[in-house]
Amino acid sequence: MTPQKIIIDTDPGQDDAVAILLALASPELNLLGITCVAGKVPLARTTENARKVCELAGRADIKVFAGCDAPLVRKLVTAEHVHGKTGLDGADLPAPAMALQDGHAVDFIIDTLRTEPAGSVTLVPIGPLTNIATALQRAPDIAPRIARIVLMGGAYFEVGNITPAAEFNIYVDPEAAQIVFAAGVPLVVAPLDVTHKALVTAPRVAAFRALGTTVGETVALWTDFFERFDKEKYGSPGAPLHDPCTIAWLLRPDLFTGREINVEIEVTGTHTLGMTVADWWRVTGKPANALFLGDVDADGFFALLTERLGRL
Ligand SMILES: [Ca+2]
Repeated sequence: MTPQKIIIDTDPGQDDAVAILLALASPELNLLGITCVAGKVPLARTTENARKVCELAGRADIKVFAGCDAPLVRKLVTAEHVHGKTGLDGADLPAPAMALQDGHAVDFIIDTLRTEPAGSVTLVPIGPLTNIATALQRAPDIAPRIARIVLMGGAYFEVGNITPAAEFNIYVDPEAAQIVFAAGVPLVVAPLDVTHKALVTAPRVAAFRALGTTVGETVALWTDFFERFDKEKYGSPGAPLHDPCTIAWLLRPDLFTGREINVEIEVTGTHTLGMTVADWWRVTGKPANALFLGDVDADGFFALLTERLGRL
């Protein structure tokens, strides 16, 4: 089977890092490049972190691009309170030796979609949607060439994490999210409803550590780090591992369930800016624009993740 071509658009972030590692460990996927965006931490950090993660996986050959350093129209909101000053706090990784690619992430996305056969490239955005929206705005011809967009963002039953009504990735750049959700590209959305079920409990961290590898130990240290914050916040037995749910869906969609529904982005709400208004109960009659995931077999997800990390 030909590996599925993907571009990961990301703001690493410990859970982004785990998503990248999962992709690099999976022969079913061909990672054409990593495009970085400002989000959890500013762009200078996310571009450095993405390269650190590639080197951790022994893959200094992966192309890493810098993208947009601020949302389309708003001021950047970051999340150092969760992820630490560097975004990868918890484990000390060496400064990357590999260089960033020349050229802008948005140009790489556009050029790749125009060059590769139509319908052969999947975009996996796991940060604010600024790069993807900019690419779609600048080159509307790429939309029908995208196989699908599999993103982490939004929420329905879990509502919000950065505000009472909004999930972080969508909240940071709601105008970008609005463009992506209205683009007519097949969307798969991993919202908080599903990622809050992918909890890194103590036995699951122990399983990473028991791999006995640098990657296993590093992932354990990262999840130990942000777990302290999330356990306190949610009162749950572990922290959610948001972003790897996207890659896991590509590998094993059977681990997830969801609904084909209409999802729109709140861009004007007084209290609800960045809310994903998901028509879960199909009350609007509006056509579906997304497969909105709602549940995950968490044990199956962590078994897959741990087995794959063990290959690195
Ligand atoms: Ca992210």
